[in-house]
Amino acid sequence: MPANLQQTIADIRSMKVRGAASIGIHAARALADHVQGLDGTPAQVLRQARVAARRLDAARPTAVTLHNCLGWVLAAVAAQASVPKQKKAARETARLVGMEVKASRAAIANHGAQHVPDGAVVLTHCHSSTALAVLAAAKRSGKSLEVIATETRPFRQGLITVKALRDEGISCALAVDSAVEHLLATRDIDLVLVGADTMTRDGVLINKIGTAGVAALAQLHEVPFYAAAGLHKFTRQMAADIPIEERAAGEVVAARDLARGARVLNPVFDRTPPGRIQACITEEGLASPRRAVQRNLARIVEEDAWG
Ligand code: RI2
Repeated sequence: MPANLQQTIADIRSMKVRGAASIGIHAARALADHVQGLDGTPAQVLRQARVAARRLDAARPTAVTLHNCLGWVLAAVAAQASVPKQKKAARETARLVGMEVKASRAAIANHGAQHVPDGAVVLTHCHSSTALAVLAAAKRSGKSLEVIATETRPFRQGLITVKALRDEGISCALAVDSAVEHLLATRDIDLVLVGADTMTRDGVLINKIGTAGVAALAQLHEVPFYAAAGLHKFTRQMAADIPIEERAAGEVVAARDLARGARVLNPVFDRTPPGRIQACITEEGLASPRRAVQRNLARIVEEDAWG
């Protein structure tokens, strides 16, 4: 496998590159770079591009942004009748994918910020560049807010969130994941805001492990739960058909600290049903999960780009 393709896969697998949007942008760029070095007929170039795309796609199986961004590059390659045009189309599409994902985040930030009340206390889980963009936009519009970020075991993305919030000048506190119910019960939390790894055809949000529990607790305490999810997070697949990534036991506990013979379970995403979601924040504004799915699926690339 060419070095830069292998490196991108390793960076995504190891979480050096993480966060659904960032993974999609990096992978699209790596695929486009790979296409630049391919030779043969247009059909052969397309075939080799598909092989590379499948390898990249397998690096993290749950976040569909990866699949969609790669699919957009493949579709552009498939549409060209000459190899030079395929190479140019791959380059331009990867660049456009990057711009669109960033534009999507900005649009979501604008809409979402309007729904964060002045003086709000917001609970967030994991680290989502999109959820953070909403909070930063609310702050920049002059609202005061306070954010409680969960630690998000085992990878502790909550630490990244807290640092990013501090850099935005947003008052924040870190809490362990198991404090969520207590905090919802005892603090005036106005809303829960998370990102999305995948939004499925049946309106299910697939996001960082713990999200479904946070949403259930938010519903119990009548706190609205929002998911910030752009077009590239949507898939025609049903939730049950999306594999939930299981990562290494070492991310949870060092082998020396675990009783010998004990197993570790480390599923890193879970499925939040639409009934627990007040709204998805999309590029077009707020919508129920099912409505957001209806709107976005029409624009998602057809699977035949993958061959
Ligand atoms: P943005 C992250 O997954 C989190 O689950 C987060 O909610 C999601 O990606 C979306 O992030 P991980 O890569 O696309 O940390 O909003 O496993 O940045």
